[in-house]
Amino acid sequence: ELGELARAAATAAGSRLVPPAGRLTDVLPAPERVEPDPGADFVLPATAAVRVTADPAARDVAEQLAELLRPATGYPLPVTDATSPQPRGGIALVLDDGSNAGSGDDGSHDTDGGGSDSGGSDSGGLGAEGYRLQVGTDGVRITAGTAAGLFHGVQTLRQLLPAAVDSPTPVAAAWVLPGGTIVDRPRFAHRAVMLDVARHFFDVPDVLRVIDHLARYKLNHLHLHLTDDQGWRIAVDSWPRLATVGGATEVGGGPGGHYTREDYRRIVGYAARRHVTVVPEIDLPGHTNAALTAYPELAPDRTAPPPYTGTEVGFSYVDPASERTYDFVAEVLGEVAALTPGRYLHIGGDEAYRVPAEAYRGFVERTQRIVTDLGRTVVGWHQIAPTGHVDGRVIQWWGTDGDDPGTVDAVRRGARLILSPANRAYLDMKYAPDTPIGHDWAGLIDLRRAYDWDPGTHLTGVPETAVLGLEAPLWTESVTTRTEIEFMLFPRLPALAELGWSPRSHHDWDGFRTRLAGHGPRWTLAGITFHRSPEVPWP
Ligand code: TNX
Repeated sequence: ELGELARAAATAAGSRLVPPAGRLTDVLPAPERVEPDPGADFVLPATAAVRVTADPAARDVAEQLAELLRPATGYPLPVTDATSPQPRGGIALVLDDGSNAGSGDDGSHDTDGGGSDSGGSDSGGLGAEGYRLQVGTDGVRITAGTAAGLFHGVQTLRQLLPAAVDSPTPVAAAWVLPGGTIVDRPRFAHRAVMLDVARHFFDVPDVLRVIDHLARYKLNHLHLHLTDDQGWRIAVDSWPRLATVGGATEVGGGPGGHYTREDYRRIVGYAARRHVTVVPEIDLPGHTNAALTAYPELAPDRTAPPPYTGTEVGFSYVDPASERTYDFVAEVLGEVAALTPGRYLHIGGDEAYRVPAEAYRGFVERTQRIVTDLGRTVVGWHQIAPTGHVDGRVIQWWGTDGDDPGTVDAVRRGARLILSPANRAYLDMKYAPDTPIGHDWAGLIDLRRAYDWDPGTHLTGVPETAVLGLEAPLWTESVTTRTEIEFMLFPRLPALAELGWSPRSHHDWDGFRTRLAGHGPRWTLAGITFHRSPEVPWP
């Protein structure tokens, strides 16, 4: 009996008793298909290797898996070529683009646990991010058509191991995995978090840590709100004072800061390794007070405004009637695009209340053309909806009432949608009246409110096929530290992650909060601060 074995192993290792294997059905976000095989639990041996297809991106996923498991297990977990001999009981990561649809038998894995699979034994149907994970008595095997799929499978594997796997130091435990098969892929292509680094500046390590949180729950885009009235956070060579002058402030009068090109490259590279794409936002034409303090020539009255450290919105804008403004837009967006491997450039467009409608339209349409001329795809807040369509453009809807004819019309003209309903997805809203930080202009957002909605039908008149996905923005007027970031993200981030990833048919509040409860101890071990939502039966 496996429980016996696990206990014996733990005793042999001189540790306290270890819990039995977790449940294959406890994964979060809920996988598309789960077939438990209670007879096929697997205990990871100290001698295990991680075998991986000879492909650099797949190899890197295997290295990351080993890096994740070594601290808690204390096992060496060498990463080896998929063709090298495997000690019994290892982990295999197999990149299978479908051309190799054979049995793929690596001689070490018990495939009996796999159950029937109408999809055949290749990875066809798994798409750009899907994976298949099989746990049998002889080992674990993750198969995917892409390195991103393998990476998501690795996140599932982490969750199947006991919570102690999140310990930063070795724990003597039996590393049991529940037997069976998971076949999984996302419902929506775009699953994102936004971090506002403009209202308060957060340094590179803070941002990297947020990327880790995204990766853990299979989110794949990080939107960085890089500029606002209170600060300009990215160095631009052609307009150097943006960062040195415009970056030296933040809400509340703190020192602010900015990312050098090297800092930004580090963020983008760290994200890429975790299959997260950075979406940089340069908010235009409003939310530009910091830029105007650095370059008064962009201001409608050519006069530098005082630096702004308050939290009002809608008062500043770059002059839409000046040619110099378009030099600025083209040069800034050109440099940011050159540093950004992802396809999206977010041009903001929100709350430019003091720009007359016609001037606003002209500005946005010209800026959109600058983006498409750079070979990139436009993203903008839904205030850009009434302006002209450009190929591929994406509108980020942050309304609160599920009804928005302007956005529906933009979709009819070809736009696709990222949903960020402020009363569901805004991570800067308070959980409850006594939440010490955050806003409540879009209401209170407790965990259930964050979880209980359907992105596929949320905006009246927009079909699910037009929904690219969803994003949870964290505005930081009141958020000043990494701890506070995490407090606002957890546990709502996993709720939004499940909405973005899991099939509609798996949506289940009671199941969700029960599965989520088991993540509390993981977060505690990983040093992640979280709000102990009263709706969750935390252990
Ligand atoms: C609205 S949402 C804003 C931000 C604020 C946020 C605070 C959006 C596009 N604009 O400028 O930070 O509310 O919740």
